[in-house]
Amino acid sequence: MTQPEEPELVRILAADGSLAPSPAAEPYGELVNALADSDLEMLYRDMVVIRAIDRQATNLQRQGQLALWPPSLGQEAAQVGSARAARAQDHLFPSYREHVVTRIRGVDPIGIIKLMRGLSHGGWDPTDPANGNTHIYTLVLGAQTLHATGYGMGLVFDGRCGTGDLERDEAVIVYYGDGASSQGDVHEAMVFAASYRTPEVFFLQNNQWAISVPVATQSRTPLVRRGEGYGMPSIRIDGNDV
Ligand SMILES: Cc1ncc(C[n+]2csc(CCOP(=O)(O)OP(=O)(O)O)c2C)c(N)n1
Ligand SMILES: [Mg+2]
Repeated sequence: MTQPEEPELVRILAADGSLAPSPAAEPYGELVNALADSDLEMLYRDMVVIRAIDRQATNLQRQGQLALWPPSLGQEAAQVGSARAARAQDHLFPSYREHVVTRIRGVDPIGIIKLMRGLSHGGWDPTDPANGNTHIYTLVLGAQTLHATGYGMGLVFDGRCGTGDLERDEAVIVYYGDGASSQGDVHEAMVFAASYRTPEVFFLQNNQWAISVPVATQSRTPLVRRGEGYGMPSIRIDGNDV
């Protein structure tokens, strides 16, 4: 059986950091050029600060102080780019690895540490404005995609999206992994999202592995093609490129 082709990758920077937009990145050139030096510094600072927190927490886990710590190491760029693109009124539904996202939205990393140490059931209060509409981590793979789609359907029913007023319209981002993309929950969430046209980004972070199972075992088709199957515009981006 021949494998379906991978769609073209959206990438602005080459591996050595030089500016080398891929053909698929062309529609985004204007947005990238509009970023000020101070914006670029902020994006870089986000990545560096969280890597320091992540390294410390990983050490705590190895010392037996935390039951679990899923590192964000190596996934900073994708997380920073998406979290900084979200507006204040948007709601974000993380999986369990989005330490960069939560930090950018205002969640105190101590809340995550408490969760991973077993001292808290949630870690933070998503209704507290200080936490930037960041919902709590979900360890049950893919369940957060249903929560996000449900929230998005609520936005549709309440007329809180799609008016064209960017300052008022609300949207949802949900984060999940390549392994989670095989969960039934994710597919149910996509069916309802497409049917109800929820204002929602399914943000699949493909780090190539679901614990010990490689992505090639999970799917006969590139994962980005699954979104297209539900009628959703889908793009494949270089996750190492903010
Ligand atoms: C419903 C469910 N099944 C199994 C697990 C056990 N489990 C925890 S992480 C994981 C792999 C997830 O891989 P992926 O979605 O790619 O996320 P990553 O950890 O790579 O970010 C599995 C199978 C779980 N947490 N929930
Ligand atoms: Mg994975």
